[in-house]
Amino acid sequence: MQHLSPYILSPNAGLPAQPQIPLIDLSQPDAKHLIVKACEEFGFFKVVNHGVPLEFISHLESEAVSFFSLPQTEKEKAGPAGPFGYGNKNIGRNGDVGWVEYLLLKTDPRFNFHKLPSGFGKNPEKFRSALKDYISAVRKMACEILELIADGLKIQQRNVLSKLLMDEQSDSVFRLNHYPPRPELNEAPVNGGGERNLIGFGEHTDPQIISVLRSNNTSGLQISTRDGSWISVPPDQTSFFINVGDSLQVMTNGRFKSVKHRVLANGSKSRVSMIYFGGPPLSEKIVPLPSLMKGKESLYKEFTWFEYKKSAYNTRLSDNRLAHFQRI
Ligand code: GA4
Repeated sequence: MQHLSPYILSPNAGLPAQPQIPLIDLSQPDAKHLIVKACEEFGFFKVVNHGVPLEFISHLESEAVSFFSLPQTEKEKAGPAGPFGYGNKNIGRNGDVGWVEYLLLKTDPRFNFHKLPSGFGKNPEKFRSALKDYISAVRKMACEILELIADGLKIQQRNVLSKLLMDEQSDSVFRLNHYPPRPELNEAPVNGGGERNLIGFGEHTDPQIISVLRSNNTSGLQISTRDGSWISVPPDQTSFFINVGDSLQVMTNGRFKSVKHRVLANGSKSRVSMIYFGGPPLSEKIVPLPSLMKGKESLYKEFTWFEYKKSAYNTRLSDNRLAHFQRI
């Protein structure tokens, strides 16, 4: 038998246990209650048995990898991101930068990728069809989750949230991110100093209703818990991760909180992520759902999604964008 010295501590000894990220199996009957609990406690959860065909995921990932492998001058033909198109390091328009390159697209095929320009590589039609398949399957799953939320909150109208994503005018967006490796992060720090935690994408909350993230098997994503500490989210390329956005926080009058998250650059591996941001039509009023209020006062001033977005685009990534709309 092997004896362990009492002086050798396991790596986590003495540290408080890291909270576990909620795991939701969409095929289980208790999913709706677990989702509501996760949205209240974390504003974040992982989803398995999601029904999105794995080949849609792998097709889009390989198209994304080919795009990001193009020569810089080719990629730049699809840019600059203003906000849509190819962007490199610059995020938004107020000076945020990260160790990331990306493509930001509208999800509505009428406006966007029905015809991708030459910057999208040799076969833009293949890229377009991979985007279309992936986005419609992921939107379907996002709607299922929003209907489970409505059920779990005992709201009669099951589609009160999902109809906003299904609306022809829904202002949803899609993002492909590539975080190139930073080998210098693996090197021993000089004189104990040096930056070992390079920011890939700085901390922020998502302005929309719900975001659905999938990444390859490279780590980097972290979420902030209610006590303000950061926890790393182990990557899982066959699952999805769901974020509560600012709009859902308002629609639940603060019962759900949008989750602060960020991505750290990796020392040795490329990280590729794809995120669907489910948003309402521009003219939609973002107000608490009446059935959750029962005579209570709204914590927020009334605003439309157009007004919120306009104000969001004048902020820095880490700003508290809802603060401006809070009733004191
Ligand atoms: C964060 C969530 C989405 O990625 C995004 C981002 C947007 C952008 O990259 O253009 C924003 C950011 C995001 C919130 C504040 C503003 C707008 C960059 C920025 C500094 C596409 C979105 O909708 O809001």
